[in-house]
Amino acid sequence: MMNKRNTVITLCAAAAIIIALIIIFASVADKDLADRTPTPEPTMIETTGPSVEPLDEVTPRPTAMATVKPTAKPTKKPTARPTVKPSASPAASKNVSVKLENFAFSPKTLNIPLNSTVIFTNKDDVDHTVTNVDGAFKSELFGLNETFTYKFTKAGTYIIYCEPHEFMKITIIVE
Ligand SMILES: [Cu+2]
Repeated sequence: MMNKRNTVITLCAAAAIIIALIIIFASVADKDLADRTPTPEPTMIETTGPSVEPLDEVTPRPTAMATVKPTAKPTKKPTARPTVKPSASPAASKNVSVKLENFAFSPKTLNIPLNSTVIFTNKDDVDHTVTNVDGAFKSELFGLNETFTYKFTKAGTYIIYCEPHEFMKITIIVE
C-alpha cells in the first residue's frame, strides 16, 4: 500500500512538474511569439497598409461603375426618343391635293396623317361638292379650278361624295 501511495505521489508530482514545465514553456513560447510578432508586425503593417489602400480603391470602383452605368442609360434614352418624335410629328401634318376630274375624285382612296389639310380642286366645267357622309363637313357647289379645303383634325375614315353626282366618291383615312 505504501509503495502504491508513493508511486501515486511520485506520479502526481511528476505530472505536476510536467504541467508546470508545459505552462512555463507555453508562457515562454507566448513571450517569444509576442517578442517575435512585434518585429514582423511593423513589416506586416507596412504590407497590410498598402493592401488596405487597394481595398479602399476597390470600394470606389463599384461606385464608379455604378456612376458610369446610370450616365450611359439616360444618354441613350433621350437620344433615341427625340430622334423618333421629330421624325413622326413633322410627318403628322401635310397638305394633300385631290382632284375632282371627269366626274371622279382622284385619288379614290387617301391615307393621311392627323391634322393634314386636303385641297380639293374641281377640274371639270361642272359644279361639284365635297360632302362627308357623316356630316363632318360639306362644301358648297364649286366650279372649274375652284377649291375646297378641309383640315382633318380627328382620326377616322371619311367617306366623301359629290351631292349632284353621288357616284363620285373618295375615302380618306386619317391616322
Ligand atoms: Cu359632282
